[in-house]
Amino acid sequence: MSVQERTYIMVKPDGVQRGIVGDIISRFEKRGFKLTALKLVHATPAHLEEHYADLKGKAFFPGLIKYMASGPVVAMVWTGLDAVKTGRVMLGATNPLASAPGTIRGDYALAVGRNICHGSDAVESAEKEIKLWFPEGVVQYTNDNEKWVFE
Ligand code: IDP
Ligand code: MG
Repeated sequence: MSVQERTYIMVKPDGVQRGIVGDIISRFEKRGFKLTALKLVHATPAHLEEHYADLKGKAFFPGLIKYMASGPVVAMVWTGLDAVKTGRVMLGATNPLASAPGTIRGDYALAVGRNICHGSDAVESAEKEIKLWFPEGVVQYTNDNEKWVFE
């Protein structure tokens, strides 16, 4: 566990269409995580098949790729203490019906196939996903609030 731990968080096409992007970003900001990369991208099926390679063979896989390729997603990297595990807690369970109120999926979703947000499940997969979605690299900067409040 490190304060430099990174996780890959992605607002899925339904989250973008339903206008939940701002709230999801806000939750990570307010929790204390540092925004390290962000872009809006309409991913290709091939790219999404790589992202979800572990699930290839599942009955829902074709539907999942179609859903994820149906519109733009917001790809983000967030950095901070225990980012991967805490990000998953903030997301809730895979099935929104099993997600506690107060979590992203528990507050905004009902169906497992439309669960509005992705979060890496392990540090290793986070690093793999960050490389896949941000081959150009992420942004390095220091958070130093006072400098931006006063001239
Ligand atoms: P996760 O997103 O919570 O890590 P995974 O098991 O990695 O869950 O599955 C990836 C995504 O595939 C889920 O977020 C969900 O969108 C979709 N998915 C998982 N299980 C089902 C299912 O049984 N039916 C339809 N879609 C599913
Ligand atoms: Mg997963």
